[in-house]
This record gives sequence, C-alpha cells and structure tokens, in this order.
Amino acid sequence: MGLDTLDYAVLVTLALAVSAYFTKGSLWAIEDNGFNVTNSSRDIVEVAKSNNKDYIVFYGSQTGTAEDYANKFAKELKAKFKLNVIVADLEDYDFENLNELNIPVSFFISTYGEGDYPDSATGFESHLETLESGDLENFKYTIFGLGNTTYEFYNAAAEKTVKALEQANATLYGEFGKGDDGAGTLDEDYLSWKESTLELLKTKLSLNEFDSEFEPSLILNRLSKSEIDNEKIFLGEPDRSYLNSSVDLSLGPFDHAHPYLAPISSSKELFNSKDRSCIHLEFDLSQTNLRYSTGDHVAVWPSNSDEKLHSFLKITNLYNDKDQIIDLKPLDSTVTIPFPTPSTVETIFRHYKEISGPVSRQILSTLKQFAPTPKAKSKAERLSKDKVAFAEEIHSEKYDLAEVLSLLSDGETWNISLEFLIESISNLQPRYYSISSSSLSDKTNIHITAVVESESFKDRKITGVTTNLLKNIQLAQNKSSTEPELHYDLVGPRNKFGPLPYKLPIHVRRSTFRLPSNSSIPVILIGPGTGVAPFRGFIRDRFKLAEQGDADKFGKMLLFYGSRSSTEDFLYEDEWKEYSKALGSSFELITAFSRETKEKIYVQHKVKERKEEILELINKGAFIYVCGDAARMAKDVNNTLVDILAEGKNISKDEAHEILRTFKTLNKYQEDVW
Ligand code: FMN
Repeated sequence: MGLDTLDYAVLVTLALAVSAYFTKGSLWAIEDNGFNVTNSSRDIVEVAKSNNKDYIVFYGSQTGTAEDYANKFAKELKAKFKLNVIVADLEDYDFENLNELNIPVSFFISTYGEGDYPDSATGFESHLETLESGDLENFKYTIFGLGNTTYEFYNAAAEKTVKALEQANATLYGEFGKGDDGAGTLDEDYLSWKESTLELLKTKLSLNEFDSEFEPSLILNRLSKSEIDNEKIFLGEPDRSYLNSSVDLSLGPFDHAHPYLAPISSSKELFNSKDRSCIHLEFDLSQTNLRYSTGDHVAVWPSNSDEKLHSFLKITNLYNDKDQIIDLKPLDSTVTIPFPTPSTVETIFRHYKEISGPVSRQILSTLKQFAPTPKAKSKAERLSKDKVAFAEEIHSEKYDLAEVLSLLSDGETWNISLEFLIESISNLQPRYYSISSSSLSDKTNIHITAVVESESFKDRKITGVTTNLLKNIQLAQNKSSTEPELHYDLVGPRNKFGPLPYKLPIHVRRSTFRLPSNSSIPVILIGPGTGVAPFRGFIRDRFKLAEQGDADKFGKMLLFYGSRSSTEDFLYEDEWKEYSKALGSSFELITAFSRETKEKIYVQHKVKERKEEILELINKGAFIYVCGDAARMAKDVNNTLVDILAEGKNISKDEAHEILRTFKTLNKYQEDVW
C-alpha cells in the first residue's frame, strides 16, 4: 500500500483518535459503560496475577479459527475444572518474563503463507528466536496447531513454536496436537487432542472435575428503549467510529478491526450460464487513502441473509425478541466483548455471528441442556458422543445450526440462553479475495472475481454467505429482474450501506504474491477458474507498463487458464485479446476447457504439453505462480512440474521435488491457494 507524506501525517493524528480499534472492543466498554478495567499492560505475568488467573490460553490466528478453538478450550477448562482462565491474543503481550509464569499455558496457532506465523503472532515468533537453553525451564504448556496438509509446510508455525520452547527447556504437557483443515478433520482432530489433554491436565494439576455446565464470561443486560439513546445502539456498524459523526471514515488506517466502507462503483455477471454465477465487482477507493498493491487480498465484511437469519431466529424462539436491546459486560477485565455493544438481537445474528457455518460436535454436548424435549436431549447427547453418527448425520449432510436444532427437536423451538449463543457461535469473519485489478492500472479501484457458492445438495441448496451477498448487490445495482437466491439487508444500518451506490466494509491484507520487480524475468502463471484473479492483476500491470513502450523488454508471461467451456465460464475472454495486442509475443494465454473434449483436460495437462518451453523458462530463471484450488489442482500442477524437471534434467523425482521446495523458500514458486 503506497502511503504518501500527507497520509502519514493523517495516520499519526488519527492513530490517537482511533486507538480503540486495536483493542478489539475492550476499550469500547470503558468508554461507554464504565465497567471494564482494560488491560493496558502487555505484561502477561502481571495481568494473570492481578486477575487471579490460573490458566492462560494464547492464540495466534489469521482468520479467526485458532481464536475460536482457543475460546472453546478455555470454556471447557472453566466448566470442567472451574479454572479461572484468560484467553489472550499473542499480539497483545510481551514474552520476556514467561518463565516467571507459575500457571500453565495452552497455545492455539495457525500457519499461513509458506509456513509462516499469522500476522498477529510475528512478535511472538521474534521472541522465540531469542530464546536460549534453560530460559523456560519453569514453563509448562500444551499446544494445538491449525494447518492444512495440502500446503508444503504443514503446521509449520506450531512446529517452530514447539522446537523453540523445547530448546529453552519448557515442558510440553501431553501430545503436540495438529488439526488438518485440508482433510476436513480439524474439528475431530481438536476433539481427540482435547480429550486426552484435559485428562492429562486433570492429573498433572490435580484438578477436581465438575459437571460441564455452561458458565457465561459475559453479563448480559436487556435494556429498554428509554434506557439508552438510540444513536448509541449498534445496528451493524463495523466499529465505534461509525457512530461518531466527528470521525472521518474515509481515512485509515484500515485493518481487521476497522474497515473502510467502500462504495461499489460497478458490478457484472461474468458467466454465461443459467445455473452458475461469477461476479466481477469494483470497489471505489477514490474518496479514501486506502491503497493496495497488485497481488494483495481484500477482505470483505459480510452479513447474513434474511432467509438464514429468519430460520435461526425462529428455531431459537428469538424472532419476537429481535428488537430487544442487549448490552454486554465482561465478567472481568481480561474478557473482551466480541462485537460492538449495545446492540439488538437481530443485529447480533445478522451482522456479528456466523450462523450458517458448519456445526461442531462439541456444541451439541452443551446445547443438550437447553433441549425442548427429552427426545431432542437424548438425540443431542448421542450425536455429541458418537463421532461416526455425527459425521454421517450432521457433518456430511452440511447442516447449519438452525437446521441441526430443527432436526434434533423435530421443528420444536428451543429456548437457549442468549449468553450461550453469543459465546458459542463464532463471530462472523471477513472473507478474503485475491484482488483481480492492478494497482498500476487501477490505483483507486479494487476488483474482485467471485464465483457464487450455491450447491444443490439433495433437496437443499448449500449457499455461501458473502458470494450470495455480492450477487444480491449485483442484481440490485443493475436493476435486474432476476430474483436472487438469498436476500440481504443491502442498505445496512441507518441506510449507511445503500441504496446506490451500495457499499461494503473492506480492508486490504498485504500479500507476498508479487511479480518479480525485474520485468525481464519470465513468469509462468497457472490459474484456472477464479484462480486467474491475481494474474489478471499481474497482466494489467504489464499492460500499463507496455503503454510506456517497454513491452519488448518483458520476459515471457505464460498464462495457463482453465474452465469448463469456452462459451459458459471463460473469464475475461475479451480482455485477454486486448492484452495480447499490447503485449505482443511476451504474453501467451493457454486454455484448458475441461468439458469440450471426451477426455477431461485441465491446466496441468496443458502445462505438460508445453514441457520443453516450461523447462527452458525455468532454466532462464522463471518465477512460477499457482492460484486456485489447493486440494487437487495445486497438487496436480506440482506433480506435473516435478515430472517435467525430473525428465528434463534427468534427475530423480525426489531431487525435482527438492528443487521446487527450494524455489518456494526463495519465493520463485508461489501459491495463492485455498
Ligand atoms: N496451513 C499449513 O499447515 N501450512 C501453510 O503453509 C498454510 N498456508 C495457508 C495459506 C493460506 C492463504 C490459507 C488460507 C491457509 C493456509 N493454511 C496453511 C491453512 C490454515 O492454517 C488453516 O486453514 C487454519 O485453520 C486457519 O486458522 P486461522 O483462521 O486461525 O488463521
């Protein structure tokens, strides 16, 4: 993100005014309600002592999953052993005096990029690098890493943590837990690690076990309209500054705690298909100092659809209570309020909670205490204990929470404590998209390219939250007569998000997915489907540079693109011709349309067809980029490249694999896969 001097001056001034954004809500409480003594201290030993804590659960999370599991684990420690637990973001503390902690710690750490720590845990990583033998000989910990086996460096951040702690003579309690998102077993991996870890902690710490009843960490107050000024109630505003008319919302810094409300300047349908849809959408940055670089990701902050909200509020018997104003106070100063409050029941479940995601087996064991009938209770009990039955009857059926509740109670409504729903359902997280525009060509516009998730499954449709919101906006903005599958509150809180131009909260996440700065280096780009998004940005970069007459100096750009057919889902078909004209022989598009031939043809087949040229480009120092499906495509492409190298260089497959691994560490082989 390029910021000029003026931007920095503005940032400094604004940093003071908006420091509350970085506290993720803990300061909101102080400011408005006067009940929360916020921990300004970064000294974890002092914070734990002064709050009488007897256990710490730390998390390092990029998109909220590790944070979720950390919270779940802490809840179990509280319910089962009545421990006084603090859940803490690794970002919020320093670690110099860890060895003075006389209470145990659990870590939940995910891995990002090429085996990296999440952004929020890089300070922790730096501290680990300074540790020496004996530094942590009093320190006791457990650890659960979150990763994905389709990536080369599986659970690398948690691995690095264990290694560093081991070298410093810390004591690992129990086994090093690893959860695999790639195999879809994250939840079960966690549950089996948790079961053995809790047993072990019980013995090691001589803990008494109690019946696991839900114990809230928040105090919930229902307020009447006369008790609170209407202007202070959050109706879906992303953070406090949105309620403060003196804050200029066009000025950053923008991040995961403070998004920019970006106008959508245009949107269109890219597919020519009756039942599939892909949206091209452009965010206008001309009125803000938010900037990006080609290859970055943009986070879009979604809300839930009317349909999902309605079925959730109905089954939880909250529908008639949807306008109830809710205020939340933390039980102690180490607890953070997960979203801005006071708010309303409807707002909480429309804007701040993930109500349509998959259901965890664990939640059923606590939910059963709220079951409306003995039958529902015993069903919940059975499914919470029986891993196989849960996998067959719930997980593989892709039910969301409202559907599970309805299934358990045969449609009868549940009366679940609001505290439980608020604390047990994950927070709605921003969704990340690879930016498909170029910061050179489109400095004040961010383009995204998103396939609308809508899968026919038995007699239901499984739908994505954000992509259907984008579709709803696209149809409304273009005044289409087509009815969207899901309807959203497009005008948003206090009509801030619409109507025309519709707006959505966004922030930019910097990535390392970049073209080599030397444009004479050849590049091989492999991006089927919406995996082509960042490559459109790369090519638009070169297209812009070509206007300055540099095209003849460019290294070769080979773009492998694939989709089902040349007539239905060929993304940006017309644009490639235009780029070809400007870039001449430096750019070539190679297509693989899988459903136009008897044998299915994918990008990896096309890569293989061009093996001599690929080898020649690699020998000339080409950079390789892969974007799109992690589980199959990226693996198949990797295997194809291994074959090409092994055959071309007359080496073993292991040696070829090692070369590609080295390329990855040198950033010469980069993946942006999901
Ligand atoms: N998992 C790994 O084991 N190794 C990786 O190198 C890795 N890189 C990732 C890169 C991206 C862009 C994404 C989206 C995921 C990656 N993962 C990797 C998987 C995540 O660690 C996993 O999905 C985890 O559950 C995310 O947890 P979080 O939401 O707390 O960050």
